[in-house]
Amino acid sequence: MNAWLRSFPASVPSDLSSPADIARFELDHTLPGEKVTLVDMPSLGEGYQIRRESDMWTVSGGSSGLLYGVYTLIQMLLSGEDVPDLFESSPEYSLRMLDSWDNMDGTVERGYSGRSLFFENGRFAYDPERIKTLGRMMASCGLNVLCINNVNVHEPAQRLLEDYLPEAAELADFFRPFGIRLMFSVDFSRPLYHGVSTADPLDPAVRDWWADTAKRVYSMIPDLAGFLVKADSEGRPGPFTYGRNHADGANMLADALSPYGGFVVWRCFVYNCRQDWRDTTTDRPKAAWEHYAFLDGSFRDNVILQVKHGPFDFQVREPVSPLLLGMKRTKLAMELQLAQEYTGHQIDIYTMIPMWKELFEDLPAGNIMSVAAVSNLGRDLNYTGHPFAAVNLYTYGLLAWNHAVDTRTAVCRWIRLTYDFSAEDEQKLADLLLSSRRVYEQYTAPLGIGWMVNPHDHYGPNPSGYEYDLWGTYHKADRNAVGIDRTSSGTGYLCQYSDSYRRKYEDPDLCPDLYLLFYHRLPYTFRMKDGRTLIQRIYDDHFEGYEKAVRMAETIACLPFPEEDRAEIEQRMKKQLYNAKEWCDIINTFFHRLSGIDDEYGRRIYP
Ligand code: GCW
Repeated sequence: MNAWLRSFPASVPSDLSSPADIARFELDHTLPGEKVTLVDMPSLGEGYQIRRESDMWTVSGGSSGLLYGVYTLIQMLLSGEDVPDLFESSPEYSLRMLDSWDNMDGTVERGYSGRSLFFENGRFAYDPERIKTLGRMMASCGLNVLCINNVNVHEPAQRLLEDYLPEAAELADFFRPFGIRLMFSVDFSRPLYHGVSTADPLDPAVRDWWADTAKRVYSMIPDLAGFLVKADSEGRPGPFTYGRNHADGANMLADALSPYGGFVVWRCFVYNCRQDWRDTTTDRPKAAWEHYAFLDGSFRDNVILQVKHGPFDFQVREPVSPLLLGMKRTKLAMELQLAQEYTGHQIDIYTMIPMWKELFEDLPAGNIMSVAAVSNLGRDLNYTGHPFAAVNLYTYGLLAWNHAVDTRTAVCRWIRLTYDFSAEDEQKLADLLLSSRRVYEQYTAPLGIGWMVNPHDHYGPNPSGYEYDLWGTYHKADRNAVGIDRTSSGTGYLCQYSDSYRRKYEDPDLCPDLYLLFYHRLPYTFRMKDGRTLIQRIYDDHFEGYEKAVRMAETIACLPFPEEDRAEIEQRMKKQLYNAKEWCDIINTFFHRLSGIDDEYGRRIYP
């Protein structure tokens, strides 16, 4: 099974060594009747031009541009879309990254599609055919960088750049013909294991150690995209230990990589994960801004700060991170998460592109230079566990190429490439996928509050699971009210945004409902814009979310999925229904007991 590449030949021959070779092969096998000329035009770089003259196609591009152009042409023709006579495209973001959180023992942190595609038992272990398919999948949607190991760098991945470098270089060889460069997550404290007495980024011995390491790594993998770093975050080592800031840390690594054109991708997921819940002065969403905003403009040119899309951690609904709006003099990457950690574990259907489009709407053009997404892949036969989770990888690629991609067109193209459906069935599935995020949002935590999940595992409801814990993710629901006031009269989080942005959310009467409890603490009797009380809205959303999930299951039962997908889809749908019911019951019961206010329609809150 090759995900959405079902109409493509099962495998790509191993002797094809360049993107242009792959492009020719894919064309000959998927569009044998079409006359297509490939023209090498290095000036187009990763971009391409597709031109049609009577029955002749010409695709021009730089080396990988040819491949992207060919994949686009094939997919548009296979899915019956109109291709204009002249179609030109080039990527909006130069690094379009997929970040795997794979460990070398074969597990995948927050992985819901089986074990690692790259590692097992502390070493590299992979099926070359599946690696090539992954290369095809990535290139076919425009992705160009793959980080293969978890940002939490455990033993033995800590030795990836040391003992395992030859194997890493062999893996890079598989991806190169697909225009994909590898990246590695590195452990900031590594010099300490090699006779250097410190990992202080300003210490010359530390700088030398990293410079030597970079030299060695680039002699084996000359096109490595760079290093990905999680530092001073959730227990990982970093510059704070030495009284240095994150510009000191990132710039030191950047200097080591710059002779080779490599990037340091430095994550900004830094917050106090040992907070006392009684401390009301610390508000976790403020953390990233506090750690980085003052450093704007002090990073080297080859440093990219990788910022999670929201200020918390990949919740169903979060505002766009203020760092992504405010750091104008720093290269930024927005980090998304395809792995459905808080969004249903690839059991519940959750199509992300509508959510991403909302984020991009709030992001002024040119603010970010790069996009990254935590991978949702694993060793399951279909790569993504739930067959529908593939739509997230596919549409992520299209969006990382150009965020203006039309949501419905992208989803329908994925459906057409994946399934052989009638137009009517295609629309049914597209509607279902495009509404799935809202459905999930309705039956889980209410109105932007997030976090009411089972701790650690992050699947299933647990309203107080994180409430008195160390992680700083509180809702402080009591008998009268729920939510945290993050306005200027509260924790001040909202002050991290511009005045015009702030004005949209500051007043609870004007704040869009979906963000209401993210920004405000409100009594259950608060009147929403539509006249309902807050508590009634919570009940209604939960009942409605569950009912919509029931309807999704009915739709799925009527669609003609191929046998191998049907079993997976139906079995997961059953679990989703159970989950939706449980969320609905537990959240409504929680708020009913606290507030003592009955549902206006007399529905049974807990059967
Ligand atoms: O949300 C947390 C996840 C961790 C993850 C971390 C991060 C890789 O629960 O599993 O660690 O985010 O993004 O670094």
